[in-house]
Amino acid sequence: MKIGFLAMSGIRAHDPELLELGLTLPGFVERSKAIASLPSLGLLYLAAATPAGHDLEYFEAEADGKEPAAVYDCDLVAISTFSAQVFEAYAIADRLRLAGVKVAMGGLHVTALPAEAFAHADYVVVGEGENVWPEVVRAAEREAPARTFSAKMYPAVDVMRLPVPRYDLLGDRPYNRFTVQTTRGCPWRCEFCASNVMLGQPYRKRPVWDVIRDIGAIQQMRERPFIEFADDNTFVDKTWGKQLCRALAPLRLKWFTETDISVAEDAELLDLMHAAGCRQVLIGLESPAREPLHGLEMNRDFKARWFDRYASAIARIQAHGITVNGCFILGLDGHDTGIFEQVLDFTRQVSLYDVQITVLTAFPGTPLYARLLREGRVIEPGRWDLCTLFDVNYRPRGMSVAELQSGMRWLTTELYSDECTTDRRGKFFQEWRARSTIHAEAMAV
Ligand code: B12
Repeated sequence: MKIGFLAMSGIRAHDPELLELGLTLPGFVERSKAIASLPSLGLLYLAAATPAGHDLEYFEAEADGKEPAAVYDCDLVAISTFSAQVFEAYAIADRLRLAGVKVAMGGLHVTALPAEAFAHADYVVVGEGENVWPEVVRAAEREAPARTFSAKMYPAVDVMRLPVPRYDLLGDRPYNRFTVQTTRGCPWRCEFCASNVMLGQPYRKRPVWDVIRDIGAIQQMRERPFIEFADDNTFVDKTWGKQLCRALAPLRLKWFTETDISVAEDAELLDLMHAAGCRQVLIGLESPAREPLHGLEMNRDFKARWFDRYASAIARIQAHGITVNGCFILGLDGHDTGIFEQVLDFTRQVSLYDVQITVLTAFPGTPLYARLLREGRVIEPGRWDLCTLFDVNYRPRGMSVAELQSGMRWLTTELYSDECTTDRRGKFFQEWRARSTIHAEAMAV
């Protein structure tokens, strides 16, 4: 069979005023460009798990949600989608099926709402795909009737033995960044988080040498790739983290990852991360005030417990030459209209190199979605296209929807203006240069 792997590309947002701002603000545009050009690692894993004897091709849907014509030459197409573009993905699936092409769908959204997806696909997969996918391929070969496959009915995916994702299928597409996974899952359970809650698996670390092997496969295609680790929380286990960094260092790469703020407590790890090429860590700070953080992380109140150390931890990480991209969620239950100024003040005080602001978003399958639905606060249930992290689809507790939207726009303009961006970055480089000089002098004595 000819099997196509179709990723939905680009980022989505609908608020027209915010979109207009986004086109002109330097900090915003930079990140959007970078992230819009990441391939789908999930599909590259599925391709690697495909039984031998099939002809495989990787496709990207256009940013406007249209599929490339060549995808109609396939016998089976695997579509991976997040919530924001799920309606575009369903429309593509409907067109493909009408043309006689079999369609399989999976991923986080479909895992949360398999019945919804089943109206548009021959085969729906719930959960991690690697061990189920060969069965889906065999079902398509036999022209077996439509059905839903659950990963729970198959052996659990063993991250100690993951195959090399089929990066080679990307050919010479102009990607400037590639994703690699070093861990799966996260030990924390944040109420809003759409990623680990759904796959229902514990936090798992991969063998360091498998990670290096996967990077080697990317390097066969690009000599100096920029790597984004597609992890939720890379450095939970500091001892393993040090092993990873020691193995990465000789590769002389530059990389970025998502991790929690506890990374700051281990200076040796930070040194090793910097030496290994870590250029930025993305950390979910969520709020510049402690009260709204209470209960957000449902296992051990991790975020609220760390709040007092936010400023010192950020300073410590950045003092090691690693920039911090601090993420804030606007519109948490404890936020009122003062939150926008508070975020701006906080980012100035702690000299965060990068800042990411998003509005609270209730993704399907999350405890947040269930709670807001119960409380009658989801404005248009089922409007998954609004799950962009930039559009408001719920009634905030401490302000109106309009206040949240206008506050988001105001803060976007302030934070990503040329002046603010240059100021933030300037401070980082100043402090880093000063510390490097002191360090060099101390070493010389
Ligand atoms: C890297 C990443 C991106 C990349 C995505 C590149 C891509 N095309 O995949 C970029 C930066 C472009 C991106 C953008 C966005 N992202 Co993002 N991103 C991530 C991140 C950090 C890792 C994803 C990843 O690579 N995982 C590793 C792979 C191996 O796992 P996987 O994709 O889930 O695939 C496995 C299974 O789901 C399943 N599977 C997946 N697809 C299929 C298909 C079939 C047929 C089958 C059988 C199985 C299957 O099998 C795979 C292997 O086990 C996650 C956090 C997370 N941990 O998921 C957020 C996350 C996925 N992103 C999120 C969001 C909201 C977005 C945006 C909508 C933001 C925006 N406003 O535009 C956009 C959507 C862009 C888009 N067009 O896809 C949310 C999604 C929540 C949701 N339910 O929609 C997440 C979960 C972050 C969060 N915590 O909120 N993102």
